[in-house]
Amino acid sequence: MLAVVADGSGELVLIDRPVPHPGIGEVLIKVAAAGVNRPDVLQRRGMYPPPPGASDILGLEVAGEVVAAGDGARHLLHQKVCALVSGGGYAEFCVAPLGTCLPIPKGLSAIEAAAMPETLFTVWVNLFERGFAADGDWVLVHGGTSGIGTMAIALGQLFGLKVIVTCGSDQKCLRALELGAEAAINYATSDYVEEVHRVTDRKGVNVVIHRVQDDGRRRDFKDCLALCRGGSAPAGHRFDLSASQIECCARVDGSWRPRRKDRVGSLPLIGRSVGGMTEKLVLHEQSQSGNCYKVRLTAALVGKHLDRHEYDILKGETRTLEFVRNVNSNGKIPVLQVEDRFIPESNAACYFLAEGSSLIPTDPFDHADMLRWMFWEQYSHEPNIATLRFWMRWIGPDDLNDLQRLQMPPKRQAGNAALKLMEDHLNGREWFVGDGLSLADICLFAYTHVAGDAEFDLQRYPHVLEWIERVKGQPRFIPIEA
Ligand SMILES: N[C@@H](CCC(=O)N[C@@H](CS)C(=O)NCC(=O)O)C(=O)O
Repeated sequence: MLAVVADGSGELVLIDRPVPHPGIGEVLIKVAAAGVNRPDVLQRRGMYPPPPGASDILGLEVAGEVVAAGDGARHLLHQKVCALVSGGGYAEFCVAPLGTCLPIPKGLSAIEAAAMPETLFTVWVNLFERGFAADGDWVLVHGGTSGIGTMAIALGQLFGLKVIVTCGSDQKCLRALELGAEAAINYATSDYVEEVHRVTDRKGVNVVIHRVQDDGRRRDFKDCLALCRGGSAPAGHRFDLSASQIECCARVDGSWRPRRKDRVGSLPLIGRSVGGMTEKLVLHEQSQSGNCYKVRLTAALVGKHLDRHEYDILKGETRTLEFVRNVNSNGKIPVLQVEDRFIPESNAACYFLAEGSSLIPTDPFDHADMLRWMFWEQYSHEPNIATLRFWMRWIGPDDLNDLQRLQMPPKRQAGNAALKLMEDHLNGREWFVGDGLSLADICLFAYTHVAGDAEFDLQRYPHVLEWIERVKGQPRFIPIEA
C-alpha cells in the first residue's frame, strides 16, 4: 500500500508498505480520508515523534470502510467508520482499535468525518466531559486560531459558552473574533490574566483549556486565584490529559456541576458512543410497559439508539421455550440485548445504558443513594403501582381473578404510601438524588407519571406533580407509548 512518512528533513515522502494486519480487537480500515492536524506538522518537522510501538506513518484520524477485523471486532466488517489512531492514517489502509471507531454520522462525508476524532473529540471531551462547561459559562482557551481554539469557539457558539481566547498577534485575535470568540487577547502585548478579569467583570472564567505548547502560559494554574470565580480554586481541579494537544483542562470555579439538568440533553456521550458502535443494542419489550419505557427513556436521554423487538405478554410471548431459553429464563421483559448477551431487569438495563453519563452520580454517597431509590422502586413502588395499572388497564377490573381482587386494597394502600414517601422526599428538593437528574428519577418516573391509569390520585402529591413536569422538560425526553 502507499503511505506517507516524514523523511527527517521536514519533507513528506510517499512510500510503499505492506498492508498492516488487525490484531485482536482491531479493525483494518480502507482509508477514504485522513484528517490533517498540527501534530502531523510537528511530526513532519521532527518535533513530535510517534510514541513507542506506534506507526511512523503520519495521520491521527481517518474515515473509511472496515475491510478486515481481528477477533472481537468482526461485527464491524464492511461498516463505514471514522477512527482515532496513534499513527498510520496517511495510508491506503490503517489499523484502528475497536474502541476508537465510531460510525460515520448520517449526513457527513468521509472527508468531514475524518476531521472529527482528533480535534473535535479532544475539545469535546475536555470542555464538556471533563470541564463540564454549560451554557453561560466563561471558557478561556489558549491558541485561539489553532485547531483546538477554533473548535472551542465553534462548540462555544453552539452550546452558549462565552469563549475568551489568547493569540500571538492582533491579526489572529481579529480572526478569532470573526469566528465567534467573545473576546480575543493578544498575549504578546497584554497581560491576559488582567484582561480576563476585565472582560468577565472580575468574575473570572469557569473552564480553562491549556495546550501542551503553552509552557510560558501556566499562569492559569499558578494564578488560578486570579482567574477563578469565587476567589479560590480548590485543589484537584487540574487534569493531565492523555490527549496529545491539550495538556490541562481545569474547571476553576469550584462548581463542578457534573449533573446539570441540561447536560444530558445537550451532550451526547463520547466515551460510550465511541465504544457504542461495538454494541448493537436491542430492547425486547412491550411498549406500553413502564419498565420497558424506563429503558427507552434512559437511552433517549443519553443519545443511544435501541432496536426494538415487541412482544405481547398477554399472549404469553415472553413465556415461550425460545424466549425462556434464549432471552430471559425469568420469562419477563424488558431485556436489553447487547450484541449476543442479555440484561433482564429494567433498572439494570438502565444502568448499563447510562454508564459514564451524568445520569449516574460519581460521588460515592450519591451513587449509593441512587441505587437505594432504584431498589426501593422495585420493592415498594413498582409491585404496587405497576401491578395495579396492569390489572386495571390491561386485564380489566371485571376479569381479575379472586386472588387479584383480594390483593387490590393492600396494593392500593402500599402504592399510596410509596407516593407519599416520594412526596415528602421531594418537598424542598428538585431531584431524588443530589442536585441533578439521575437514574433514580428515571426509574421512579416510569410508573409514577402514569399512576393515574391505576386510579391513583396524583393531585394529592403536588411535589411529585412538579417533579414529573421537571422530568418531562428534559431535553430529549420521550413520552411513554401507552
Ligand atoms: N423487575 C422486572 C419486572 C419485569 C416485569 O414484571 N415485566 C412484565 C412486564 S412490565 C412482564 O414481562 N410480564 C410478563 C410475564 O410475567 O409473563 C423489571 O424491572 O424488569
